[in-house]
Order: sequence, then structure tokens, then C-alpha cells
Amino acid sequence: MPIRTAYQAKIDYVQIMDEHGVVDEKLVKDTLSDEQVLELYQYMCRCRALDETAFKLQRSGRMGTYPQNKGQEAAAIGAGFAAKRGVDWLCPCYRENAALWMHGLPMHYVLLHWMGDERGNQIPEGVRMTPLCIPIGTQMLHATGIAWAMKLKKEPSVAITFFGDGATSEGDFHEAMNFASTFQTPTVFFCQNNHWAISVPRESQMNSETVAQKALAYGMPTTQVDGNDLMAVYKVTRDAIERARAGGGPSFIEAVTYRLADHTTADDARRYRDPKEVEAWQGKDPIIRLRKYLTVKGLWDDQKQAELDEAAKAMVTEVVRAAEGIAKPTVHDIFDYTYAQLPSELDVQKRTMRTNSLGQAPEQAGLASGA
Ligand SMILES: Cc1ncc(C[n+]2csc(CCOP(=O)(O)OP(=O)(O)O)c2C)c(N)n1
Ligand SMILES: [Mg+2]
Repeated sequence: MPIRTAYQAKIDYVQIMDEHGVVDEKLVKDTLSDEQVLELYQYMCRCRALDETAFKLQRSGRMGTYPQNKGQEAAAIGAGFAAKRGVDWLCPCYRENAALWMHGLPMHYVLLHWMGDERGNQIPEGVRMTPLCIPIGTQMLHATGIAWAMKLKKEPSVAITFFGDGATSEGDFHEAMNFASTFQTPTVFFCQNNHWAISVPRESQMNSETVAQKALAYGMPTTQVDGNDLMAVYKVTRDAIERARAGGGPSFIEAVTYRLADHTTADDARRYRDPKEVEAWQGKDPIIRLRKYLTVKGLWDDQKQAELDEAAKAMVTEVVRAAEGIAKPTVHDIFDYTYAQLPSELDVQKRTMRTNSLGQAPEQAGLASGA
């Protein structure tokens, strides 16, 4: 009996614009218009400006910690733009700031989050997203559950979830992928492969040649894309979202990109990264590449850049002012955001600011009543 091939697969790698800003004339027809590219380029520069200021805020003790998006702007923005605001759901990780703003999250909420203020996690009514997700991988399950709900309710909405290369080593990733594919939920799994999970390089994290191939095991369409190419990211994400919306089930996208900054402000990547590697990726910076493209097309110049830099600075100043100027939270807040109807026991606690729980009354803890 001859041995047959049980399974064979190939994975496409999509790039429309190369590192020099030169585009594939055929592929570019099926992606963003010049007006859209201009708009998104500005989002990218604003996002970078926020990063720079947030870094300084942390260094001067005005923020707890902060993970820069630097280098990954095209991935987050291209994918975010492919989703429909108010219709599709975003289940982010923590490196997609601009995608969140685009979908209606006030920018200062992100700063509040990193300043340790819970109000940064209170997603405004009508904005379809889950809060920033620090436990690695849990948001992929949320996206699958939300997408399943959308399917059951027959709403034409898709859930897109963002996560890193490291997150694909988590059990949650595999559970979400298996469930999404088995139940054909309208979920788009968007992996930002930035080559590092804090200090662990991708090669030490997994033995797969690509992250994208993990989706094959779940029978899911999967694509690798140049994550620093705004146009390509938009195109593959739009296609995946529209397939999901049309009932074609989930997809996986591996956006190959690079984290140009430290993991967070609590990290010093110089301790584990080869400067040559960082330098090579600086040459692939998504902002520089797009600017080259726009300049050659006569759509951008130094004057416009100077104006944008000024506008970005003013915007960031305003965002910081909004975050730092927010009134202090009240003690009641700890009761107000978990239950629609406060259980009677908690209601008593809220009204009296006392607890009856054994060992927790102030007197029992050795404190004077009301202390
Ligand atoms: C469940 C869980 N385990 C460990 C951590 C600590 N941790 C924070 S970020 C991180 C690396 C994540 O890497 P990756 O998924 O590639 O995302 P990136 O930060 O590179 O964008 C780890 C291990 C965590 N936050 N949650
Ligand atoms: Mg990573």
C-alpha cells in the first residue's frame, strides 16, 4: 500500500509596499486610497508622539509603567481600520493604542490605565471593545465568545483580537482557536509577531517556522503579512473580516513586525537584544516607509510633517492634561462597577462604609471605630 500525503498546506506572505516605500502596482489597487493612507499615516505619527510622551511621564514618576507601540503602528492601525466602528468588536492586548482611538476610546483612557486608574478600563457606552488585557492570552477567549454571541444573535459583527507571538504559547490561545473554528465564529485572530516576548526570542518560544502555521491545526485560513506595511495589513485584515461577516468563519493573521522599544518601561532590552538586530528593523520602520511613499507621490513634504508634528504635540498635551486632571475617584467607586443591582450585604457596606465580615471590622483589626 503506497504511503499517501495526508495533509499539505502553504501559507501566503503578503507585502504590497517594500521597505523603500515602493508598491506592487497590481496589489495596491485592492487596498487603501491615497486619502485613507494619508489619514492613517497621521494616526501613526500621533501614536508615536504619544509613546514618546508616555515614556517621559513614566520616567518622571507620573505613570506606573507603559508599553510602547513603537515600530508596530502599521500593524495595529491597518488592522483596526479594517474593522467597522460601532459594529465590530475589538479585543485588544496592550500594544494597539491607535486602533482603540479609531474605534472611539478617548485617548486619555489609555494613559489612565497605565497610571493605575480603573476608570481607564470603563469602556464608554456604544464603544465595542474590551479593556486592555494584561493577562497574556485571555482576550482571545473573549473575542471568540463575543463572536459566537454575534453569530447566535445574527448580528453582522465580527470580533478581532490582538495578541503577541508569545501569547500563542498559552493554552487560552489554543482553546480559543479550536472553539472558534469548530463553531465557525466570526473571529479574526491578529497576531503581532514582534519577535520577542519580553526577553524571550520567538525561536526559543516555539519550534514552528511561522506563527501562522499554528492555525492550520485548527482548519483555519491563515496568512502571514508584512506587519510594517500598512496597505498589506489592511488588505489581509479586511478580507478576513469580510469573510467572517459573510459567514465564512474565523481567520488567523500573523503580522511580522518588530518592537523597536523596550518591552515596557520596566525593561531594558539592551540587556538581551543585539543592537544590529534593532538597527536592521529601524530600517523597516513603518512610518519612514510610508512617508517615503507619500513624498514620492507628491502627497507629503517637510512643511506638512512639521505641521503634523505640532498638531500631534498639542494633541498629546491635551490627552495628558485630561488624564492628570481627572477628579480623584470616590471610595464608592469600588461598589459601583461590578453589579447592576448591588447585593444587600454590599449595599449596607456602601452606606455605612463598614463590613460585618469576621475579622474585617475595624474594631476587630484593632482599629478604633471609624478609623
Ligand atoms: C498569563 C500571563 N503570564 C505572564 C505574563 C507576564 N508577561 C507580560 S508581557 C509578556 C510577554 C508577552 O509577549 P507577547 O505575547 O509576544 O507580546 P508583546 O509584549 O511582545 O507584544 C509576559 C510573559 C502575563 N502578563 N500574563
Ligand atoms: Mg511579542
